[in-house]
Amino acid sequence: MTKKCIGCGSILQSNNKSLKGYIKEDKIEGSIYCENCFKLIHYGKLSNINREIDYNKVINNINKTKYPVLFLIDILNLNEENLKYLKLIKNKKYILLSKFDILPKGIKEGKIIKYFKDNFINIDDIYCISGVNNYNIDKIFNLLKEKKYKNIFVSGFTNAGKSTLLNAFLKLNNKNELITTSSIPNTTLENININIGGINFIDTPGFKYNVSLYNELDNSKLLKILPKKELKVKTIQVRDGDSILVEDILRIDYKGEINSLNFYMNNKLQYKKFKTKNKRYLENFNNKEYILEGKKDIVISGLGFIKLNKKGNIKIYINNLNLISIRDKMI
Ligand SMILES: Nc1nc2c(ncn2[C@@H]2O[C@H](COP(=O)(O)OP(=O)(O)OP(=O)(O)O)[C@@H](O)[C@H]2O)c(=O)[nH]1
Ligand SMILES: [Mg+2]
Repeated sequence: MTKKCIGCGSILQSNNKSLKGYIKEDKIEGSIYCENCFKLIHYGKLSNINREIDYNKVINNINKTKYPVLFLIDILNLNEENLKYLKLIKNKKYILLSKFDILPKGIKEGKIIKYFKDNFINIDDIYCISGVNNYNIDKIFNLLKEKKYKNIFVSGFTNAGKSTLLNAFLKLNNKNELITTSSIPNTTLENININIGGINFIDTPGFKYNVSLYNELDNSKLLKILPKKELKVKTIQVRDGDSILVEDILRIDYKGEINSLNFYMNNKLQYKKFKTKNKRYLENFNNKEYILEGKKDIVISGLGFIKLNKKGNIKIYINNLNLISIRDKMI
């Protein structure tokens, strides 16, 4: 009989160490995790197995059922690309804007939901959640129970927090956390069926953004820059001719009236302010100039966003210009 790893969903196998689901033959009987998940959970160590996912299969598997879908979207990564797979799903959808704990305290859920409806898609069932501080976890679980759903898919882009949400549901039901979670793209590799309080949840592998820092940087760098905790907004005043360097990832040149930029990014990032004419950081990167009205967000996919308060000229140097999108301010 085939046995699946409860952490990533792969079928356990002892034939090939470089493939998913590997575990030594003598351990297969007594183990619920593959070697990769075991090392990731206990030592934070990542193996180099192939993490390619067949996304059409993931969508088709959902669409051939009538099961409702919890579709998670990372609150720091609200952009059009999220809608691509959402629109392909025909079943009843609940949109869960995840990692609400990361936004600075005091920001109201209603405001974020209205923003999402106005700017992206207007459906009835949209909630903010946090699997880390349990925001709305009981509310959503009770709602699903009330609806008497028997089977529910959990879908969304990689790293949106799908497996973390299911672990939070487990905890709510006084069970130990089981599913492997990590900020490495594609932690979940196959569907995972898990029964929680009488509902069969199906965790699915996350979709990959076409353009994201996830695809640009290696895993150790990613772990350093991905936002994890509540953001302390970094505000930098800028005058005409000022530049800001963010790590070795991003450079911003500013022209215009005195202005302020609010950086909603990982608190640990290093910023350096300098006069544009004096330094030549990241000049080998691509660059693009934006003439922006005030109250706009410059979103850097995967990294977070920068709010521009008043109108001004912004020139951005970054390895891949497709990472940038502009939207009306969220906060
Ligand atoms: N701050 C915060 N971090 C979260 C939350 N949910 C998930 N994370 C973190 O986000 C990363 C990805 O979480 P996962 O649950 O593995 O994401 P996933 O959607 O299952 O990802 P794949 O399996 O790759 O599709 C992990 O580092 C989590 O700790 C949340 O509510 N708040
Ligand atoms: Mg997962």
